[in-house]
Amino acid sequence: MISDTPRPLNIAPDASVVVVTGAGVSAESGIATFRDKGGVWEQYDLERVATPEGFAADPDLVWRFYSERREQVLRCDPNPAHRALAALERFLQARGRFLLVTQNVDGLHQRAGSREVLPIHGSLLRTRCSNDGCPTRPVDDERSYKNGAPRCPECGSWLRPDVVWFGEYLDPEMERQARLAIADCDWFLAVGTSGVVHPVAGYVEIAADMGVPRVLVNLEPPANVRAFTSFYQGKAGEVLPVLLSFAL
Ligand code: BJW
Repeated sequence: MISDTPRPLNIAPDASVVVVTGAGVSAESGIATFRDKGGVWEQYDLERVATPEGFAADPDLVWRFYSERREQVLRCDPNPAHRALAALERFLQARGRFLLVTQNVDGLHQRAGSREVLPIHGSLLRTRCSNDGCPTRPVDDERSYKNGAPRCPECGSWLRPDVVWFGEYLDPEMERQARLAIADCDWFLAVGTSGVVHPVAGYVEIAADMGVPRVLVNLEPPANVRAFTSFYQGKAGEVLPVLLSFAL
């Protein structure tokens, strides 16, 4: 698919817009993506650090991995792509509708001022008990656990990062809200995602069934590029401020 030339999108102030973001939107903030050259999965075996089985086998290793990423996120700031999406939300605030579904666990959209955010793969800066029956609720947590995995003060089970690993179900309420919003939107935008991780990779198909414009901004053509009606190849921090200049 050939890349389009970035021009302001014709989004009306009473439109309903759903945006899906992935790791590429935070790349210009200095946070490594997963599957690009030099990405996270080149340095770590995903089976060992991002599955429940990997955590059961070696919780210390998993906490070292997440502690390093916590420290990295705390050193980084939102970039022009995060800020352009926050501006789009403000543009629609009075008469339109907006939902940002992010696969990112870094909290940068919220720090840039986005309000209607579904962090559908969880949050890097939250910790919860690995025992689903334990009454301890997830807590905001910026600490590092490089010297050993922490235990739950209530039940003694391992504490874990509050993120969604491979083979785990996403929060059903967030999934429901995302799918409902997409089935009722006028515009669907995807930014910085390789389109391989389900269920989010399939969300564009819901928008396709509704026949609405489906805009993609990505450095490389991703796996599901053909499901989109426009593709802007480039850096999110450079392309989004042009596409959304009417809101800035
Ligand atoms: C730029 C840029 C710049 C770079 N500007 N762009 C259906 C079919 C096949 C498999 C499945 C299926 N349904 C479910 C599955 C299993 C599995 C899955 O999808 N597997 C596939 C990989 C094969 N899914 C799951 O297990 C999910 N659970 C689930 O579905 O439960 C039910 C179920 C289970 C089992 C079987 C069937 C049903 C859970 C998925 C959880 C993913 N978790 C992670 C880790 C989260 C915590 C953490 O951060 O550590 O989420 S994995 C990782 O991938 C992370 C990301 O959110 C996610 C997506 O990655 P993303 O964001 O797309 O990043 P990249 O690096 O892949 O791509 C970045 C892109 O940006 C690139 O394209 C660049 O070009 C671009 N880019 N710089 C713009 N400046």
